Amino acid sequence: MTEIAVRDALRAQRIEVPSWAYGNSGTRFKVFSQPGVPRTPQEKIADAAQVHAFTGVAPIVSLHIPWDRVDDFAKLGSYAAEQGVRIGTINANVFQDDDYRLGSVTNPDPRIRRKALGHLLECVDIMDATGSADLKLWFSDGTNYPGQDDIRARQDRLAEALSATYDRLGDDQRMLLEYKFFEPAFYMTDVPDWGTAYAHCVRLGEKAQVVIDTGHHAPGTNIEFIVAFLLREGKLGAFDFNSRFYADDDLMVGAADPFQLFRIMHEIVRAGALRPDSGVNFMLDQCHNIEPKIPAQIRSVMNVQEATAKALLVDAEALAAAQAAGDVLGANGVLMDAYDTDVRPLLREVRADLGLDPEPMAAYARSGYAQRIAAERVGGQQAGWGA
Ligand code: LRH
Ligand code: MN
Ligand code: MN
Repeated sequence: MTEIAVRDALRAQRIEVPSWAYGNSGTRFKVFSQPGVPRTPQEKIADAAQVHAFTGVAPIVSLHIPWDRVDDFAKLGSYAAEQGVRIGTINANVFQDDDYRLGSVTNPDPRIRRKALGHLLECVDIMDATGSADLKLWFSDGTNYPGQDDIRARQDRLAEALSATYDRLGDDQRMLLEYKFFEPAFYMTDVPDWGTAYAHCVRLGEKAQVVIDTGHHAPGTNIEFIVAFLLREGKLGAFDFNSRFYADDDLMVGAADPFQLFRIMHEIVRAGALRPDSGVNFMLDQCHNIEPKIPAQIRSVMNVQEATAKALLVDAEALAAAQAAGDVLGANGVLMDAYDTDVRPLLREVRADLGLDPEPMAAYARSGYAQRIAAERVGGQQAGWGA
């Protein structure tokens, strides 16, 4: 790729940020409060707009319903536009209601299944109001004990709810199905892996695609293989980026294993899937329990940009030649040369070209926004967990 093409690709890259990254969060042991956290969905959007203002590549905010419920979603969309961003993916939430103790759409009780489906359909109504194209579904459904419920019957119930929701989608709307190998269910999870999500999406049709949350795999899983496979099948809809050391840690993307992020982005670039019109949505799904939230989001966006820049620098011709020649060390060397490149100077130039400060972290710190929100906002909201 020419240097101009690399710069163009970096300028055109789009990263979607989650509204819940800006609220207070923690673990089941403790939710920590931070000064200045948002009290309303509007304030979350205002904070997200700061991330875009300093990085230039994050103009889209995901909402989570009911965490971000408002009376008038169209008006919230206009508010976002005033802040310089737009509302993106609508995330459904059927995991925080006592009724869902035995599952939501897979619950053995038809009344509870109807309630869960009602929420999914309501999320599509919200998408209509916000102009959102993507509905993201993650189900906490599963069982804790062998024999607790019928595994096959639960798959049937899941398929039924997905199909009813799929039928409600508009022509330009998609359903993105996210998997996770465990938690909160510990014995059996109804959508535990990409294969299960993929099989449901294939049956549903073109508007159903898989979400890869990078934190939702067993240790040692080769995530870039999943990326390559789903891209080849036209079934990769989106990422939920974050990083993990142990479980679903939701730490900053690129923090635990920047090399893995590079390998993922290499598959993306290899497939031409980086462009905003590729149909792959690059989202963050993170919580910042102990670090300040807006800078953590800025850092995360920068981490994705750095991995992307390195992936764009891979000498594709040299790699293909080494692969064709069976030159194992040569091929690996081509990849490592790109990974070992310091791309920070290049990204500073890309930001300068966009009319931005080349150092987003320092520029945000100097802006005084953190001090302003700490003074103005009293009684910030929890992100959603344990609420
Ligand atoms: C589940 C998950 C899913 C939820 C989000 C808050 O672990 O990754 O994407 O919507 O966390
Ligand atoms: Mn996720
Ligand atoms: Mn998760």
